[in-house]
Amino acid sequence: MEGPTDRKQRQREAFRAEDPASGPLTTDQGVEVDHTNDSLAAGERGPTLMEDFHFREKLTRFDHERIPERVVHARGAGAYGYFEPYESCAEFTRAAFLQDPSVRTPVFVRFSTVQGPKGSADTVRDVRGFATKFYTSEGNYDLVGNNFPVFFIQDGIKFPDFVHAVKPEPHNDIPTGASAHDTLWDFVSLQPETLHAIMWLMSDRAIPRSYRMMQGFGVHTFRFVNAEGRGTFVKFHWKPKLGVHSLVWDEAQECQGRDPDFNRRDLWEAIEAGEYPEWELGVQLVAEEDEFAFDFDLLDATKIIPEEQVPVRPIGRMVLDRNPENFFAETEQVAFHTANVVPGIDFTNDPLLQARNFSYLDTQLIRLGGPNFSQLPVNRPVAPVRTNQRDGYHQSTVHRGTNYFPNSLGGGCPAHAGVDSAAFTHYTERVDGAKIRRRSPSFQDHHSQAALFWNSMSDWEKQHIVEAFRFELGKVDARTVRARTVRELAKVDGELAIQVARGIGVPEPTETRSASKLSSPALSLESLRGDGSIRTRRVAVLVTDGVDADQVTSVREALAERGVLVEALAATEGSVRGADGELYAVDRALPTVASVLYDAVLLPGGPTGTPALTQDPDAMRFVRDAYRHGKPVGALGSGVGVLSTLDPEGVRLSSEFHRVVSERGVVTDTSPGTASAEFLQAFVDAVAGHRHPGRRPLRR
Ligand code: HDE
Repeated sequence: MEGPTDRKQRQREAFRAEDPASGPLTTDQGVEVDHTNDSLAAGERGPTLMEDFHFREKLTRFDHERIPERVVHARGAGAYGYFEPYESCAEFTRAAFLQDPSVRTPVFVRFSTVQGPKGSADTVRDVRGFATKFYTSEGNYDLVGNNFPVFFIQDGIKFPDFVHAVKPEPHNDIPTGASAHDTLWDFVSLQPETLHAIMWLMSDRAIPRSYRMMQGFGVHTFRFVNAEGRGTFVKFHWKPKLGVHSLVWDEAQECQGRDPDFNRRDLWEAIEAGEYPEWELGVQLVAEEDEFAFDFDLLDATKIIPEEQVPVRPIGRMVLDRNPENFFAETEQVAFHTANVVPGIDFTNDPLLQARNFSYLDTQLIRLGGPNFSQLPVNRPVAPVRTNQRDGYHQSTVHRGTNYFPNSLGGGCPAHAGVDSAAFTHYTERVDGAKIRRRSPSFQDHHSQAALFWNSMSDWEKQHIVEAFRFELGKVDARTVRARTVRELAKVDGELAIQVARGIGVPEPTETRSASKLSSPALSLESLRGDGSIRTRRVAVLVTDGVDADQVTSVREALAERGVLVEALAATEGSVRGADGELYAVDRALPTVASVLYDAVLLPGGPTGTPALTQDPDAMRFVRDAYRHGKPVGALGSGVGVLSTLDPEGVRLSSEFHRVVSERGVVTDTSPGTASAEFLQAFVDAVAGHRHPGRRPLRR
């Protein structure tokens, strides 16, 4: 991966004007402007003149620079790339982009948080949006998903209620980007259909390490339709090649201050460095005749189909390889819509999906100021567009000819597509029933799958979930709401409810049963580690005067070969003097960074020891945080001494032997000199392990 110096150079290039040779500054009307630093005034100290059309245009355009942010998912980051199928999916769907492995379909993906406004921090506890626009030869297909496979409500008519409850409270607009407040938990405790998604929200899935390291889900059951018109139910899954990894809560909170753009920057920098993120698209397929084969309703978006029951079948891969050039034009103006489907992909009667099919077009009309947003470059299909839709705000197409159907004066164009063409035909589904406003009884079990999720977690994941409930409910002022939530949790799993109750001062439930005995190992982060690659991980090396520079260089080279970004940190930028008397370059000064911005830390040694490090509070805080957050920590030679000052009991033992000791992500080798191959391998393995939650907790 490129180093910080290359990055700064690239940044400077990005600031260059589009085409410096294209000529001087002009007004919107193309009149050349010779002076934009002073307004036109009557005399040097006189009043500004109305006739300064350049001044008025410049200010007016500035005043109108903002458009309404998205009502949900306001904060996001996007990137372009491509999708290619592994093989033809013709057996199930006629969608053209899923037929031919040699055809690459361009895509634009936008990742987002849900609750916070456009300027909120990235690493909040929240669902992440994962919306993909496929620019297919048959028109645009939008898969507007999330990084959880289930949603909080079953019927879209509840969406305004849910969003009002989770958004900042109406009287004081607090909290920003957080769900830890009274109104959300009031809603949750009264609306048990939220419980399954709430379990996901309290898990580490809600604080992803990177957009590049999270799954995506279509959530609803959709329908594939093949060329013969046969339908197959389908659920979509995106699986990241780098594995699914999360932050820990303490770290996520600190990141909000240290780098509010943590996830956006990570995506941007990886793509700029040529480390293109990749996901595999998988499908769970259910034959129409098996619609009622499950103990839940396929139309209920609060349920998953456990992968052990219906395996996920990989059908293609997506790579993101290009950053947008202008955030507003592309990422802000991209307009997704669940009803943007192509022939071969259709809806089901999931009432949440049906509501979304109304809402997304409606929201774009207000957000993008009228009906012509599909003409914006990021939204424009690559398939030809021929409609009789005309005019409206911001019409940029100069239409010619007739604008109605049928016509003879325009030669009958555009005509209906032929019967054998690629036209979209809605799936033929028989529908009959009484007109009612009532939830189907098949949607009424709200607890079994919440329990299934809980049962599927490893011990440390369970512990994080309990801590998250305690944190969130601990911020709820209304004791009645806390207690009611615990009573609801007791219907999911008594043990969980008891542990939560103990942390928040409400009566412990007596019920200790679980709503389900089932588990789905595929849901645990333990089973989602990816291919073990450590590419794009960030490792900090803490250096001081007297450091063994050869040792640092050998580790750096070994890690760089594996695509890891290594940065040397010291009390100040510039350089330190190594034990050999040579200057060793420092990439960043410790006061400008923090352990939460790195994946692992390495403490090199030096013949004179590292007393300077133990006396630098920034350095010690760095190591302490990395250690507390379960991150891989490597120490060599006298660097081991630094570690043992932090956790004498945990580290001292291993430092007594002149050999490599690797325990719970702490890798030490007290032998002097260049790092051994054994040490490097153990450290690489620890980094690949990402997080080592079994480590003894440290006090702050
Ligand atoms: Fe959305 N959602 N949503 N949503 N949603 C929006 O559309 C809505 C739901 C999702 O990066 C809005 O363009 C309703 C589920 C993503 O631009 C709005 C319901 C899932 C994005 C809207 C849902 C999502 C949105 C706001 C319940 C996962 C961001 C701005 C029936 C499967 C897309 C916009 C982007 C955005 C409505 C529920 C995902 C208001 C009514 C379930 C990823 O139209």
